[in-house]
Amino acid sequence: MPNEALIVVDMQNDFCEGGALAVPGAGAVVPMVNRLITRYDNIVLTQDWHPAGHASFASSWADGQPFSAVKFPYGPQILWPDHCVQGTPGAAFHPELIVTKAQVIVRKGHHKGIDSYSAFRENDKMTRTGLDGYLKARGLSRLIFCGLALDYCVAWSAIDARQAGFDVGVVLEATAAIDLEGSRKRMLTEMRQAGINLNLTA
Ligand code: VGL
Ligand code: ZN
Repeated sequence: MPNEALIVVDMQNDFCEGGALAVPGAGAVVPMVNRLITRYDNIVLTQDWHPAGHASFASSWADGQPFSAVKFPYGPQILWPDHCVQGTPGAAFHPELIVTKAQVIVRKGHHKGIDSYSAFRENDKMTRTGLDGYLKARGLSRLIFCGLALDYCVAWSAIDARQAGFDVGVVLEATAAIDLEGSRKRMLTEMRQAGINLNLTA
C-alpha cells in the first residue's frame, strides 16, 4: 500500500546475542524483519545512538546500577549498561539486516542528558526527533512496527505514533522483549488500549 511504512526499530548489534544489552531471542527476529523489509516499499530504520557518558548509562553515575529505576529531571528513567555508543560496532546494524532499502535512518538518544525510547519523542516527552514530520510529508499514514526491544523502543514508538494520529500495527513475531519486571505484559496492554493492532504476522 502506498500509504504504509515499515518502521524497523533498533536492529543493532548491542541488542543482539553477545551485545552489551542483548535482548533474549533477538537473533531469531532478524530473518522475520528481513522478510517484512522485502515486502514493504517504504522503510524507516531507527538507530539508538548515544554519546559516550550518556545519562542513561549506569556507569555515568557514582552509584548507578544497571537495570535500576531512578528519577531524572523529566521523570522516571531506567539506567542501562553502556550500549549503542555512536560509531562503535555495538551501535552498527546487525550484519544480516537488509539495510539497502531503507529511505531514512532516524537516530535517537543523541542528547547526552535525555534518553529516547520512542522514535518520535525523547523521554522528556517534549523533544521531537522529526520523524512525524517526515512521515506526514510523504503521506505515510499507516505504520507497521517491528524490531527491538518490544517493551521499550518498539512500544513507546508505536504508542507515540498513535498519539500523533497514525494507524499503527506491531508484528509481534518480528520483535523480542527485555521483559524487566513485567514490562512485556504491561506494554502489550498499553498498546492494545491505545488501539494498536497486535495481530499482524510476518
Ligand atoms: C532500548 C533500552 C535502552 C531499545 C534502547 O531499543 O528498546 N532499550 N535503549
Ligand atoms: Zn539506548
